[in-house]
Amino acid sequence: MKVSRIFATIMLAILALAMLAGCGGETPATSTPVQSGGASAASGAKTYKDMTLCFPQLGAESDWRTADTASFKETATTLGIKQLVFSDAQQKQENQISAMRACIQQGVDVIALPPVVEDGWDAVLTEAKNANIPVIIVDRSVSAANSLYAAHIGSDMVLEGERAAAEFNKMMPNGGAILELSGTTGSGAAVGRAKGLRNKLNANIKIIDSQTGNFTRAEAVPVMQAFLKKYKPGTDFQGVFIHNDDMGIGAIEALKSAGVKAGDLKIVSVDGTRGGFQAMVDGWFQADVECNPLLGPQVLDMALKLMNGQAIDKEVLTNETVYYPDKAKELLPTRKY
Ligand code: GYE
Repeated sequence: MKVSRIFATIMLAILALAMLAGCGGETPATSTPVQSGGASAASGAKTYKDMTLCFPQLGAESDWRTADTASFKETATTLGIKQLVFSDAQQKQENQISAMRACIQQGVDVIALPPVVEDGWDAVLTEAKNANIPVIIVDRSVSAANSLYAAHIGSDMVLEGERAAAEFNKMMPNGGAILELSGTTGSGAAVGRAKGLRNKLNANIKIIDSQTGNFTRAEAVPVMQAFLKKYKPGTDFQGVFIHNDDMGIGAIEALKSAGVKAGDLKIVSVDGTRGGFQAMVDGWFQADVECNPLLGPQVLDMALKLMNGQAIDKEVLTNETVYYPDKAKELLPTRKY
């Protein structure tokens, strides 16, 4: 009897010691920090495995967008995040707003928002802020006060327009007239590119008309057809600035049916997709201003930093260039989108 009581006491003491040594609730982690995609998981730090990221994609209007979506999905899989809450708003802001509200309701860790247009985000950004969910504005910009979101990662759309202007200035030293086929009305991409073009275009080059093709091939065709009814190519205008490659491909279709030949007009486009490179190889585009859609890695890296309360840059601009026909054939097989 006595022996068994001593034995029980010893067992209890051992158990208590074991609990003190590491099984208790608040024991600090002493294990080696887990390296997760470059972010160190020091004591208590979150890793990609903890991340639920909301990505209310704006649509699937272009090859650029398809590549952008793939970049987010692939990065989320590679890094092994807990959940990517993906949706496609079909270029409708109200769909993006309801997707964001659902994410706020779900209590996601971070929202990465590619806003279809610039205006009209204040209310839902405030809701996210009140719920303590940081929002990274991705690709296009918003007009809301920057205190309502954590950061913006994307291209400098104004610079892209300025780069296009520089190409027209080089190609049309004696001036002339150009048309503009612009992106989605009110979108940061279209607003910025239009502004950049006007900032830097020589005074002797006039923009005689500007219409939207909503960044899609299908919508660009009738817009180009309508232009061709109004203006004679070569006579009334010598060039076209097109806000993305997909619309450029639509425009080429309309130009071909009207009997215009590759090289008859000076065409500058934006994005640098495979389709854009092919249009350079075929002689239709004289320059393609790069806009990089592969934003997944940067955005997820920032999202993890936000989850861990680390410092981030408020504005992160993508490094980009301009592509020309002379290298297009050689570079085409290397293009990732
Ligand atoms: O240029 C276009 C896409 O927002 C930068 O949207 C993006 C633009 C891109 O539809 O192809």
